[in-house]
Amino acid sequence: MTATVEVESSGEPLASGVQFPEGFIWGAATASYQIEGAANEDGRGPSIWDTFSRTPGRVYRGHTGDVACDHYHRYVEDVALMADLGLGSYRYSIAWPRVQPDGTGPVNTRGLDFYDRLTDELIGKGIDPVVTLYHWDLPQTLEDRGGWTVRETAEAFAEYAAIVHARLGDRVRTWTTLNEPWCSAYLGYGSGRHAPGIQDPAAVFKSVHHLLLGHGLAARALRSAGAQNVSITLNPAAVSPLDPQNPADVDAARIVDGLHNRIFLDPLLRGAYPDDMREHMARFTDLSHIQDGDEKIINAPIDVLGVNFYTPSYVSAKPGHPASPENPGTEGIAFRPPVGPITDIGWQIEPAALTRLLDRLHQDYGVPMMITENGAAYPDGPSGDSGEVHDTNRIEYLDGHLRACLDAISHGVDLRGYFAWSLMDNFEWAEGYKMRFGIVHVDYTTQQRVPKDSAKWYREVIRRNGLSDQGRIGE
Ligand code: IFM
Repeated sequence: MTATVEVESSGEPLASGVQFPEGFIWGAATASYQIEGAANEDGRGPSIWDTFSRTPGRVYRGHTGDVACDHYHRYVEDVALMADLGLGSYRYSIAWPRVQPDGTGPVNTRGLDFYDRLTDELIGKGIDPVVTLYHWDLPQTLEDRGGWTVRETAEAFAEYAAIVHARLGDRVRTWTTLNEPWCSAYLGYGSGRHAPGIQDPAAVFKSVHHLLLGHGLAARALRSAGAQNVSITLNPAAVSPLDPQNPADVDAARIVDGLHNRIFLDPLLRGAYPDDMREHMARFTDLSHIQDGDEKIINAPIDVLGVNFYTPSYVSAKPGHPASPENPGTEGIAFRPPVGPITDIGWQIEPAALTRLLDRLHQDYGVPMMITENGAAYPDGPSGDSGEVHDTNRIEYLDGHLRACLDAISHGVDLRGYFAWSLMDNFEWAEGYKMRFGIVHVDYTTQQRVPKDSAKWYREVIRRNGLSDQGRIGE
């Protein structure tokens, strides 16, 4: 495959069809535990990820977020980098244990001060702050009381949301409650691959509900405090039956779609769990944790749905196949291993699956959307004397997925923005620092940041509000 990458500004007019709608939001995303470091500073309490990553065998080579990208101390430099890339928006998350070290009770002002400074720095550089309130770093004290499996955590989350809004609400317009509750519930309490590392199918479905309830309660609190844009970010699965002509494969896809997508989207956007998912959950819990009126709370209006997308899934019926631990109740269903090109983390690359997913979400739920994460892990690093990072494969990935977005827009999907994951290499959860998703390279020894070729390419995409045919990869 030949790759011609145009990263310098040429200023030539764009061919039609590669332009994004006027006002399209261009950003990059990160998350608190993945970049901040300063784990024990200024009164921050421990989170489930501190506990988990310090437990031997949980994270690749025992890596932790103790230092990460040291963003807590380097945010000025990092915001300058964002400005240099021409980002219009920056999506970052607030660490709950910095704000309320025990998850409830006393507020740690010094924690809020950090986000205050960061937000001011962004605004000073003309970058719109897009805040996520929960990107997985639950205060450990709350986990000790049952974490997301108990209702109290949902209630505490709403209180925390109001506290953060009271401090930043005069400057932050877009509020995302949760990031990828599927991961919090299914990886945190199902496979145990993520913090808190529990393996209990009943806990998965209790957590799904309390995460959703927490979203609904927080959305209500934010709205009544005057928040303009309220959203939630999911990682919906682009799931297809391996053989669309085979009814058993189609049914397998229905179940996986239910577990990944409809179990969240239906209560959020239609006000009720789907019947088949109620039955599915009832195999593991008695559903007494779902109280009358909860679905109405969860159905709080949102202004935009955040969609994180990386890879498709293909499933087939396979009698006797054991359930995957992260998807309780999927015995007899096989997930096809990735085929074709994959990224370093082993995820299949198929941009057309993103178009399919957006089309489907638009058709079934009719909600405005933003891509709040999309990106690829590659083991890249500075090359030769120049120290530049030539990540052509990442440019190819991003280019393909942006074209997939354009295809969806041309089908009538109301897609309002795109955030690259990630602004910089960071702590990739159970994979530690091994997986590099950044468009900016981070040397974890020196903390030096080097914009990769993909960052330069992205700057040009943002400047043009579109893709250049000359920049197309692989032709
Ligand atoms: O790094 C994560 C992010 O925190 C949540 N979405 C997926 C990314 C890549 O795995």
